[in-house]
Amino acid sequence: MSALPRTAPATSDGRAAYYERIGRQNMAPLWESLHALVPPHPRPKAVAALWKWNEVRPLVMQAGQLISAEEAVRRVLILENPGLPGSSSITSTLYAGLQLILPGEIAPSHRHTQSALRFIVEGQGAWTAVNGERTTMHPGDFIITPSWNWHDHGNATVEEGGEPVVWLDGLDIPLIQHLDAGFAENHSASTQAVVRPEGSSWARFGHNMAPVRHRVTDPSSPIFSYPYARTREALDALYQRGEIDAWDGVKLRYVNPATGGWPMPTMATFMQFLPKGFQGKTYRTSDATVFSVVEGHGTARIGEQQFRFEPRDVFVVPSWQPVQLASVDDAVLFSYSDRPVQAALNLLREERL
Ligand code: GTQ
Repeated sequence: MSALPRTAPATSDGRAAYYERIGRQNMAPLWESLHALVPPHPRPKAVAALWKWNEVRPLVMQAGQLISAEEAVRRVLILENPGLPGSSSITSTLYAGLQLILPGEIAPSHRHTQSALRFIVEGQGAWTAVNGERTTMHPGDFIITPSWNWHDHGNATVEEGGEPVVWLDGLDIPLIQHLDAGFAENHSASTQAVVRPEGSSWARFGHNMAPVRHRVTDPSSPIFSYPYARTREALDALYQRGEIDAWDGVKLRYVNPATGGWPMPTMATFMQFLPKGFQGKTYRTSDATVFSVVEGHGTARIGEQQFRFEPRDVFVVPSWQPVQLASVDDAVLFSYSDRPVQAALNLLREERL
């Protein structure tokens, strides 16, 4: 056993000088930061926040007059958490942005190791191409762009019925940044070759069936568009059959039909229905969650704060903050989080109060 004295240097002056000396050797005293480094429960820097669609929409549309999709590559307004300034993050691991594509525009093809989800907020006519297949976007659709898949976005011309289209981009950018595992490249062509007709991946995997010789080689879902009509139908059918949870309302998670797992390895996505007058019980979970309101009005009580939400608003719940959801009329909420990462690392904790 060591005979060294257990006491720290006696005076705070002595300590300050000592910290200065060790600092020059790129060392620091753990005992000053232990509590913050190993907190008794999550202490996120991210805070609860709400982006009101009626305030945000005109600003998104103004971006359409300032820069083309071609020049911008991705014409997106980042939704940055006020507790994480300068980080381009909505939570410590997740990114959110509102992307605008005008009629006739192309957002050129590229790929990156970051996984992306698109949740369509407004407008008709746009498409996205992933892995050789295009899909038309409709409000409420959930679309994935898995890691390292070529993807380009486009929109029909006005004559063809194209409207300005806005979607919520959810990416794992901050997580990949923490891991220093970001790679990206541009395609040689602005749009990738389309090799399969629209609807092919849905025909193969969208009906609780799979091609007989399909082998799982990819952790991401072979379906890259989950249409809102199907999601809404499922929520409605469950509600009609009395499947209501006191905390969540009727809540489903999106699945990779080939594995039963998450659509992508780093982000979980959910859709939930809160019937008119629903008063949810309080819960908290360690996966900070971003919500996009699809239908209805209501409130999200997050910690001590109360947020009123309307269709197309976006709000974020930090890790471990108590949440209580309530609806004025029938409401539908889309959400995403880093749950697959926390679950894989056996870190996920939930409390239903
Ligand atoms: O559409 O590929 O909001 O690469 C941020 C980074 C969208 C995209 C974003 C991206 C994209």
